[in-house]
Amino acid sequence: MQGRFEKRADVGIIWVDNPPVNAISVGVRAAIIDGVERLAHDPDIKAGILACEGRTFMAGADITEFGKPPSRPSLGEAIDAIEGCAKPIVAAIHGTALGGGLEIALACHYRVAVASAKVGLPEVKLGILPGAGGTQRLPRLIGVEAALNVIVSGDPLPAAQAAHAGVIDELVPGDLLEGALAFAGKLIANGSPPRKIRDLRVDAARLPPGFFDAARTRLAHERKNLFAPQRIVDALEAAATLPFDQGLARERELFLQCQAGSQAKALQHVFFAERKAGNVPDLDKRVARREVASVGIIGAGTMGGGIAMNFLNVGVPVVLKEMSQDALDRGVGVIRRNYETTASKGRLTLEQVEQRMALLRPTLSYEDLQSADLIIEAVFETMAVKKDVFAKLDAVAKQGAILASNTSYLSIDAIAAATTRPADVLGTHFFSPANVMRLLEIVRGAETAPDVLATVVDLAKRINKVGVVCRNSDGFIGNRMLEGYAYQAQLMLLEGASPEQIDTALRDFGMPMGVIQMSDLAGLDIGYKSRQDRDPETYDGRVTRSADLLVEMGRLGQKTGAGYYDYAPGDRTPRPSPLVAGILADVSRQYGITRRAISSEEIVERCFLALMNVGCEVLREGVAHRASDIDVVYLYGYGFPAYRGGPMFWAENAVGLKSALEKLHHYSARVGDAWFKVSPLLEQLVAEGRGFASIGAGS
Ligand code: 3H9
Repeated sequence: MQGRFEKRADVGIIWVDNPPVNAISVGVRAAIIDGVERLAHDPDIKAGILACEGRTFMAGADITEFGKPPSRPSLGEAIDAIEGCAKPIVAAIHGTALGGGLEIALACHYRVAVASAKVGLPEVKLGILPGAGGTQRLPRLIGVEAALNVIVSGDPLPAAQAAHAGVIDELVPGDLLEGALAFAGKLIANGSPPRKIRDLRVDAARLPPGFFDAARTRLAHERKNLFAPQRIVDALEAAATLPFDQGLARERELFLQCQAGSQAKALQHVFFAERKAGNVPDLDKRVARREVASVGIIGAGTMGGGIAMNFLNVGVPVVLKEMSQDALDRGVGVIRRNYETTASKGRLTLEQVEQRMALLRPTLSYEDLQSADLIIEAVFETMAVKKDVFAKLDAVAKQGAILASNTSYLSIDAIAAATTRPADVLGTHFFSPANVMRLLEIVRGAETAPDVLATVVDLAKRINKVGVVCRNSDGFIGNRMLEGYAYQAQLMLLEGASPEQIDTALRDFGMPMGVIQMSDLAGLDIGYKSRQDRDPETYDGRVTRSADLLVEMGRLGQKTGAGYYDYAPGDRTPRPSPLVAGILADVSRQYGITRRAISSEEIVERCFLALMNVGCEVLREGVAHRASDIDVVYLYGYGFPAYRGGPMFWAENAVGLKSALEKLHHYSARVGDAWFKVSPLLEQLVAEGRGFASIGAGS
């Protein structure tokens, strides 16, 4: 049993103890039922408290039990035992009462919490819905509309807000247990009976007419392609229209529908993938970390400024260095404007804006970086410039400072070689906008010291990023794979697909933006310039030809109002361009490529299987530690839809590796394997009947 029972005078305390987050495992459920029986049968005990050891109240059902044969006692049995107890039971909440944890608290007859606690039903983020009465009890307590918002968003409510809504009966100012004992004492003194939420009625008559249908329509748009939000509306409709027990049965049915679906499997994979990402197999977890109390950033452009905000947000002072006063003023101005915009939306106070800005010290001098514990370079993306910056940093940075490059492609080892201290150097690849995107690729050079790596892995969490550690490689994980994806899209433009057809297919798959649209946004001149330095033998000139022609015509993308698409002034909506259609047809003709109709299915398969194919190479070479790390990169850095689990999970589970291999061979035969080779790792996995979990540090 993961818990114990304690008797204090006339109160019985059921303690749950299942570190780290008191997930409601079978042992916890058994401890709860045992505790309820003890307090029910002890004539001296008049009331009970349900409390948790450790850092939090129960954070939900034990997700590791999902998909396994059910074990008893079930969560439902534990909940029935609590609710059915003839003596009042008070939930004492600290940390986070989430999912099944909140559902247990709602089965208790009263709830008290410390002010720092949070309560919520995040199941939707795992592709399911609250399956232990949450969809039936919460609307009875706080109303259908409020319950729908809580359950569909999955976001936790701070204790004060939960108390205001009626979820928490009393906020405890000091020690939680003392407060809960005092609350129980009052119940006993007043002879208060157990109060069961199941006995409350949902006032359905107060809902606007057509409420549930309107919610379904709204969510079909706001939560496009998602299965669980629609089922949540169904469950709340049941709460509003059926007696409690029938509503509960309906909730169970809907829960099982969600749980059996592919989206739930994918989202639960994402949950664990995110947590595994910081786990570096050959890094000693106990290595002493270096202190990071101050940060220097070189470059106050879009990236440098965004990176700076991450540190200012968590109270770490930043020295921001630029080359000219103009650029520095511009960069600082953008940071201030970003904060002021957030403040205007009510998410920061003006005082907080000033506190953050006060931590920022702009400078034009390298000397001012002398005392920084970590220095991140975010300057122009050419090796010569990076080397020059690192040589200068080597001269000024204090001993023990961590030197990081925000390069998105270039070799960390070559950059580190510009210093006399390559062990202190690594890559921190932020994604634009760096203050918003959650991914941080942490690139470990051949000589990066373990304590440097461990410090930056911890730091990622501190600045609210999901850090994925990878080894040095051209484009690391994300941008290297992107080449395969973009290549297929470009090739299909020559084979007969239009830019809008490609982008629509990718958006319908769930990407926030199509790849052609993305290249217009980034600027076609970026690739064009980089090709000037590249050996033409290293890329397929057919697919870059149309982009070259567009750049030479001055169509650089959104910034010039025209690229692959046309744009009306001040409007980012891509409009099909007849001129581009003509250019694409000419280029196809030039290379003897016959244009044909291309289906959306082919677009999706070629783009994402090519992406996965490069992912296999990244895995084979040990650039990524595990397939799920690659998924995390695409989910948090490139907007791959979480409900598909990431490109590797999608290929393995939605397509199947064998079928993926056959399709890749089919497309590669059509395209020619000069530029499109099937990964030997994929061949090997299929031949041996193995999955991605068997590679590297496991999936
Ligand atoms: C549910 O309740 C369904 C019900 O409606 C009824 C069904 C019938 N189970 O995140 P952290 C592990 S669905 C198992 O790094 P933090 C986690 O993997 C559930 N394990 O800590 C990690 O393991 P490791 C609804 C869990 O302090 C370790 O705990 N609830 C669970 O940054 C530490 O986690 C949720 O969705 C779990 N439920 O954040 C809440 N939760 O050390 C999910 C965590 O081996 N949990 N682990 O890598 C969270 O959101 C965060 O963990 C929490 C703490 C905010 C609680």
